[in-house]
This record gives sequence, structure tokens and C-alpha cells, in this order.
Amino acid sequence: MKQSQLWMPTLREAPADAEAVSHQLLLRAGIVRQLAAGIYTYLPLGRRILRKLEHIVREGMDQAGAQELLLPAMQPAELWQESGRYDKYGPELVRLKDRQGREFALGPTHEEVITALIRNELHSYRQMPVTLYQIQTKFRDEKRPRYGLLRGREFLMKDAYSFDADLEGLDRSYRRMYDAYSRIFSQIGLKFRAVEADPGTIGGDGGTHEFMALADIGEDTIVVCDQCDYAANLEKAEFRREAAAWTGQQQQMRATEPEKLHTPSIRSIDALVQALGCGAADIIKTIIYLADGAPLAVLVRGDHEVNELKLQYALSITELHLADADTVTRTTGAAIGFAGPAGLPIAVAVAVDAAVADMPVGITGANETDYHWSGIRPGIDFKLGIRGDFRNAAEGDGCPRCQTGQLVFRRGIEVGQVFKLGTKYSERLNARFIDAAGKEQPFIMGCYGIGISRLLSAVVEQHHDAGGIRWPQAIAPYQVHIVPVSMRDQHQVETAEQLYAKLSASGMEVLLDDRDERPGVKFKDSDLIGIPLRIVVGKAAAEGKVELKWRESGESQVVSLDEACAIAAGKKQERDNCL
Ligand code: 9G3
Repeated sequence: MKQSQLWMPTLREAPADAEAVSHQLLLRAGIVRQLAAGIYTYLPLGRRILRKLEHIVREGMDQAGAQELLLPAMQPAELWQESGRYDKYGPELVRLKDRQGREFALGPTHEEVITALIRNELHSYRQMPVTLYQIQTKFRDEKRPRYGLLRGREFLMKDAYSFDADLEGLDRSYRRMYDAYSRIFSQIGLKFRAVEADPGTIGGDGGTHEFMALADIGEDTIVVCDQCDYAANLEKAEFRREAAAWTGQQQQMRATEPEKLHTPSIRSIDALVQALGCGAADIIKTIIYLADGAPLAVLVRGDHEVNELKLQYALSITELHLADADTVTRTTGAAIGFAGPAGLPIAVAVAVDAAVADMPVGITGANETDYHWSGIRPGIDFKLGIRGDFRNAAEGDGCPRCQTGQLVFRRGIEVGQVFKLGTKYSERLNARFIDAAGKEQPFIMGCYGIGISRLLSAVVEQHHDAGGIRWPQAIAPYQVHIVPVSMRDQHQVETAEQLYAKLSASGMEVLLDDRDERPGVKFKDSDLIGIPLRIVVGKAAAEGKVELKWRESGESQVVSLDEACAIAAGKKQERDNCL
């Protein structure tokens, strides 16, 4: 492709409202343009990259035995009413009426549609397992679209659905998809971790995994072991349980009776640590919740955070909300920041995290504004109430899987997710088959998503530098960027043309920068759009030499024309092998 023909409107600066690096670079490199909030056009360069991503995902799905189909984006509201989800989703579900006034939704996902299709077509266990997938535009009217393609309102997703006759079959389908995802993300060149996620509705181990691309812009906090491959999202992460040793402060406090401390306006853990010279681990943090409407005091150590999901599961709480200031004052008799377990009204249930129950003594709020207690002894100065694991994993906790690893927090962009749905949709939509015993059973389903357009941004988040994007070989819009330094030097032009013809003839995707621009502009643009291999045709062309420059590593070498072709082709050979 001649760059003078390519419509690639690069920008020197990104618009101010583009915060994420990937968003800035996708705009500056002429890859996308925004039509409306969260709604994007893929320009020619962007379309090429998207097609390569689709190709890799398609290959991966086909190799895993899944079959591609294409489902409608317009979905009759009746299906969502049958599944009970029509009212569950609010404004995020894009709704419209057809000319007869019949209600439709623009598909944010396709569980209902695929189940309705299958219930009319699959009737016997002999026809299973079957996994179907599509690559299609999804619509979700996000409240806060942001970071370009990372959180859009119209985006490209591969969504797959598996149908099995029993749970063992689902395990097999799930594992095949899980393994296919690992291959796909590796092939794309993404650093990722498959994290155990909240199993949500369907029980059983391995209920859900989320594939997280590691990136600081990521909205999800994941917990990973620094030694083994344990990884989980924060709401589900476990940790090795170890009784903490008594701190010096705790030993001191243990020796004396509880003492009331005047702590005017000292409401936070940090302020308390400053004022009392204690550690956060010496404090018993008391947080007041409304659990299904009833006040609940949750105690966690000062250096820990409440894990609300664990709390809800353990105490079978449906609605859990932090109590507002008035409720806290009504419940504890004090302003927020002075709540403590000692002296709470009997009506207030108390949930004590195991780490607090292990403390010999601690500093707590006095349930009196501007006062705290030191030397409060769990089980002596207050009843332990309901004990359990109610806290988030913390950095430095031991790994729950291997005995030596420690947990560290990372940020991740969710680029894929695999779910075991079980019969959630087949029951609601009455999708059944006849099993081997002649009995009618609901299908056992799984669903599997990859955010294809989101992948584009995730790759850029992981592959860029100050100069711009550094595309991994497998999805780069072109493989080689030939840059003649001066279009006025006939020798350079001829050499560049020769190289372009030869490499293109060998099947490579080549971009030739034939613009009559200053070298600096050409090199800046080349760094920006990030084609993996640049061949600079400069003065040395007179001696038949050109300079190869690798975008990812920055390495460069001067070689003969033939060597340049061989190396470039070899690079291509390497790519074809891995595809
Ligand atoms: C909705 C809206 C937004 C949604 C959903 C439904 C997320 C919804 C979860 C999934 C689960 C899997 C198949 C591919 C992989 C993910 N956001 N989800 O169900 F109506 Cl407005 O989409 N679906």
C-alpha cells in the first residue's frame, strides 16, 4: 500500500478528553474516530487490525470445535420477558419499537436468542455437545462510556454458547473454551491472567473465569501469586490463613485494662495511626451496614477491607448497603468514625472477621463521638458474634494454593470471560432435550465472550512507548514499513520501489511511505503507527545497503537489499508458523 493513497489521518496531539494512552494513540494514529460517546468508526488502519483480531479468534474457536453462526441484533422483548431479564436491566438495555409498535432490544448479549433457537432445533442428547459462536456488534448503553474502545456503547464481541447433556459435558466444553482463550490471547501477544471470578449463579468449582489483560488503566483489581499461577479477582480471592503474631502495641495494651481515649475529630484509620502511634493492624475497624434492612456491625482489622460478596454469601444477605450517617448515629450513638463493638445495642448483629477474632486486643471506636477505646479484648469486652472470612485478600497475604507465594495486586482489563450457566436459561425458556434414559432435561449451557474491539485497546495499553504504538506481529496493520528518507533522491526511490515490489510479491503486507515529507515527519509517523519492522532507505542505498529497525525492541541493523528481504520474509515465515 502506498502511504500517499492510504487514508490515515494522523494527529500531532490527542484531544484533551482522551485520558487513556490507548485512546490517545488510536485517535492520533488514525485508527478510530468517535461518532458519539462510546460509539466509534474504524478507519482503514483500524479495520485491518480488527479483521486480524477476528481471524485469530475465529481460528481459535474453529479449532476448539465451535461452529460459527450469526444471530440477529434485534431481539424481541418477549424473549427477555420469558427469561425475566427485561425488567432486570434498566437504561443499559437499548430498547426500540418496530413500525407495529412491537418492543425490541438491541442485543447486549445473546443467551435468550441462542436458547430460543436451540429449543426449536435440538431434541436429543445424541445431538450434543455443540458449541456455537458469533462475532457481532453488541449494544449496551453504558452510563459512563470511557477510555475509547475500553468501555463502549456499541462494540464487537465474540460470544459463544455451549450445549451439553450433563455437567461432565459442560466441564469438557468449558475446558476447551478456556484453553482456546489462552491460545488466542497468547497468539495476539497479550500479557494476561485467567482469574477465578465470582461464580455468581451457578455453583460448583470453576464456575467462572475472567481473562484479564494486565494494564494499569484496567478497572478491575486482580490478585496474583508471585510464585504460582493462582489468580483471582479481588471479590473472590482467597488467601492462606495465618494467625498474626501479636504486635508490640498489642502486648502493651494486653497488660492493661481498656482505656478511653479522647480523640477529637479523629475518624479515619490513618488519623488514628498518626494520633496514637499505633499500627493499622492494632485497630478493630467497625463498619455499620444495613443487611436486608437490619443494622449489622462488621469488624475487620484496620489494615483490611470488608469483602461484601463474602459477607453476603456467608450470611445469606440479599440487600447489603453501607449505613448512611444518620443510621450510624442512631445505631451507635456516635458520628461516623467512632463506631466500635463494645457497648453496641443488643439489636445490632456483629460479624467478626477471623483476623479480628485472632487479635488479643485492639483499638476501637467508643460509640461516643470524639472517643476511642484502647485495650479492647475480643471475646471479653464484646461478644464475638458471627465469625467468618469477611475480608478482601491483602497484598502480602500468603497464596492459598502454593505454600511459599505471596499475593500482589494488579490492575486488569477484562478481555474475555467464560461462564458455566448450567440450566439458568434453558429452564426459564423451557429448552429441553430427551436424555439417554428417555427423560426430558433442560440443556446444560455455558457461555464464553471475548471483547474483540476492547482487545484493540488492551493491546495498545500493553504495547506502546513515547513514540507511539508497537503492534505485535500477529495483528499489525502491515508487517513492513518501507521509509525512503528523500523522495527527491532517485536512487532511494528506485530502491524503495524494488523492495516494495519484491516483498509484496512474496506475500508480505507492506506500507511504502512515498510521501514527499521531511524525514523527521516520516520517522515520527512510523513510530506512531507502530509497524513491527521498518526498512529505512537512505544514502546507503547507493551502496545497496538499507537499515532495518525493529519497532518493539528499537534494535537496528544495516544490511544488503537481499538480506533485508530474507530477514523480512523470515519474520513473515515466523508469523505464518505461529498463526
Ligand atoms: C444486558 C445488559 C448488559 C449486560 C447483560 C445483559 C453483561 C449481560 C453478562 C453477559 C454474560 C456473557 C455471553 C458472552 C459472555 C458474557 N452485561 N451481561 O448479560 F441486558 Cl444491558 O453478557 N454473555
